[in-house]
Amino acid sequence: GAVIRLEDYRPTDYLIDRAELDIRLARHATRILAKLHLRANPAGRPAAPLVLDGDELRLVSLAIDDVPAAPEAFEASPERLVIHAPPAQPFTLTIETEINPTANTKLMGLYRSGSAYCTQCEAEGFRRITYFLDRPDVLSVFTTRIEADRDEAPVLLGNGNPVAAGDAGGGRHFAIWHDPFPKPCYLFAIVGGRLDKVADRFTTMSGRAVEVAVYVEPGKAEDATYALDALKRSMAWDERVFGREYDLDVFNVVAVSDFNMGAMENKGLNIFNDKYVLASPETATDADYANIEAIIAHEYFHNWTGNRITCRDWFQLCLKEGLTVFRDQEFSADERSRAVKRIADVRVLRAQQFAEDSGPLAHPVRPRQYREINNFYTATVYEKGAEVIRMLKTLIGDDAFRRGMDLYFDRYDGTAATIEEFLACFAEASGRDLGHFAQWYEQAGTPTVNARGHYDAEAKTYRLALTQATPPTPGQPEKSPQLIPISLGLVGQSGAEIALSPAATAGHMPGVFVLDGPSATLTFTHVPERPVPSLLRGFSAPVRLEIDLEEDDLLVLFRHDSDPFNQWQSAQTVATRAILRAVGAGTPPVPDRRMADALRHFLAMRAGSDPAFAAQVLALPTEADIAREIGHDVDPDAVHRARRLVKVEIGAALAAELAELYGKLSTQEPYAPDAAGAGRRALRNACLDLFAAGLPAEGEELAMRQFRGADNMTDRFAALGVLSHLPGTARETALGEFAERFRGNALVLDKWFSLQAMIPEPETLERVRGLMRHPAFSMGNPNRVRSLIGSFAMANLTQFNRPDGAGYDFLADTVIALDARNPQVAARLLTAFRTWKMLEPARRAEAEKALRRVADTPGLSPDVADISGRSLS
Ligand code: HT7
Ligand code: ZN
Repeated sequence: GAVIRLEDYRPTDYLIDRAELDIRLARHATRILAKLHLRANPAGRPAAPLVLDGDELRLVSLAIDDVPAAPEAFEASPERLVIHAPPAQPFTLTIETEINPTANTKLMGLYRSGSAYCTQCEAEGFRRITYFLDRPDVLSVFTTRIEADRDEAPVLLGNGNPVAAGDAGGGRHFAIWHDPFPKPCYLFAIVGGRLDKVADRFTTMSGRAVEVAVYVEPGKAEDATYALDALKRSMAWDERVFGREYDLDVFNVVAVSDFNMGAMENKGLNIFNDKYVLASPETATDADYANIEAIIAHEYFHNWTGNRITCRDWFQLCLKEGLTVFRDQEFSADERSRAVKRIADVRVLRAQQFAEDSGPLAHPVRPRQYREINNFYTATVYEKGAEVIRMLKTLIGDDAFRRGMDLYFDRYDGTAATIEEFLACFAEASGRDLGHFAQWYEQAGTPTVNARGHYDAEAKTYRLALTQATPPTPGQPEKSPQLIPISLGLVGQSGAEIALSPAATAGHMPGVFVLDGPSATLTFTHVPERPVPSLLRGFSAPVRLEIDLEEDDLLVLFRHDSDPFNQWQSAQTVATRAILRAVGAGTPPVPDRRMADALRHFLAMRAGSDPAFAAQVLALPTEADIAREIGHDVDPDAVHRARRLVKVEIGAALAAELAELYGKLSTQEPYAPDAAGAGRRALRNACLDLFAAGLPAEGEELAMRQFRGADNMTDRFAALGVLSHLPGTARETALGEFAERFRGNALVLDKWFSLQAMIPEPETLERVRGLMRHPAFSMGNPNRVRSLIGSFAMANLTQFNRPDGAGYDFLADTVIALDARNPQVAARLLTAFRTWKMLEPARRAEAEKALRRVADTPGLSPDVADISGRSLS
């Protein structure tokens, strides 16, 4: 594919004000009759030819102003429809195309999922339905007539409000939907099928009644009630927190089983991967419930941030995605525990975005060029994009942030906007110059902030010297200093917060220092004792922090910091250091009593009052965390061994306390997926995990008992996870029982695939190959592929990175095979190589060989060609 550049943006030569579609659904030959109302764009070139996008389309007929077009008036190919000399006055095009939804394995455009018809149009799927100006700055009012066999598809859904329905003769029926809000075609959707629903009514802040419903496969309506509840809570939250009211008479959510991503925010008709809708206590974990809540909220929030205000072009993707992730994170923080949510989000940011940002696929939050837009739905655009919004709020404060959002909604409603326009609202609302801040959108790479402190006991002053640097990334060899908000405090040895004097943070929000140059020195006066600095509280910026704190100082923060994020971070840092020492030594580290003592004390003080937080503290940094910390010449086996040693050591040292706490948390209460219950289960399962590391025989017995006795998936699956790390017959027995119990439940068997793919043993690759032949596995379903192959490649550090290169070869083979069927999912799988350059030389050579083999395969999709090409650069 050709390179598309931001600087080449220009408006279209034509606009499509209205689109009237008539879609006659049929399994192999669906006909689409599109009547487009066009006119010249005043901002475009006059009398230009009209070039409409297509993708694998077959043109059946074409009329201009209702007159069949003469053959010399146009040129049609599967990829394009060119009208050489369109009328000067507003005109209509009537285009008839035919497509085969059954043959559509890319799951973009109109396709079949199970027995239903559904669509996915973002980013460029609409052009697989009819010829169109398929770009986000062309906003049209859509009216859609859908026709289908009544038996096959009794439910027919479209965007907007239902306006008519009836019999179409010959066993067929129709429904007409009208969406009064102009929208880009990537937000278009229809669904047809035999579906059940759960429905309710939501009354908006101005008193309008909205029919809300979640549609699922027949027989599964019960499992959609949590999603429906999350939807109503999202609607209420957006009114309360952002003043945003819903704007149609209906809001429908449909769950489908074949879906390339998580979900899609089509106007009034969100389509979801069923993994993020269906839940029951027996089949979904607490984490599944939390994901459903977050993604339902995310797609709903897009109604304002994405749909009412959309993106001018795909370079502005973070305008809707970063902002909407920020909004869904805030929603979950309000509905659950803010501190625990922040820790969970930062874990994801570091695991996904920091990894991406330090390798060959690094790119800015707003990229300047792309070959394949599907490959830019990334952790950088989404997660770092959300961090940038969070920093903006930290910098200008809550009130100015809200005023800026109000201004943005007010000024840009009904338009396709840019990051510049968005930022201007906040500059205006806060009276601040956001010029330097805007660099977060342009400059890739994760800055490192280094901090050194010095206490002068005589003068009672504390000096903090800060520096920053950002490593080079592809296409950006030289970096400028970023504007970094550092939320900070000083903590006394006994835990008291020391008042900041002077308020070090002059001109900014209290307690927030803004580092905007390569270095700065802060001097605090009237500091009565040697303080421990608590920096980057709440993870106030997406940076790596290097700080020369002694273990004892870290433990002061762990015990006393008023910021729970930094409490957790200090414990993580202590654990990380212990593991790094073990990697270096290759032997168990000298047991450090202080860490075990601190954890023991912590559990005694906090386990009862804040179990969800305690569970986060007990979870050690992952192997990938440690590998990133090392940063170069990584030996994954050494990392695995070292982490294991430390885990065993802590588990053994705390075995008695863990067992006691496990017992205390075992009192039976009926399962409810709320945050409090989830927190207790998380802590109990964290205890089980650590205990089993310390005392494997006892742990296995306890895990087996929990596995068999559990009345909910959270506990059953956590126990199975513990067992999966203990080689032997108990593990195989439990895996067998699990598969038997959930036979026929694809989403639950995905968990079973995933767990086995993550076993850190040399036999796992063969196990994965075997599971690919399991009747429940299918290369045609993205969830199956991600669960089995994705988990192996992305979450099994030692086995994907086998020294013999067999893991890499396996992934390369799978990606090449999958590419012919579903390029988007194949390309996503291939990003498992995003950190290959930080491996030790032998593995690096093997990884490069496998990547080259992919890159050299003839006939690759643009998706996979782009990822393999950039990964090798
Ligand atoms: N906006 C949605 C993105 C999406 C998508 C993109 C490409 C191909 C398939 C897709 N399905 C969904 C999801 C979101 O961020 O809400
Ligand atoms: Zn989104």
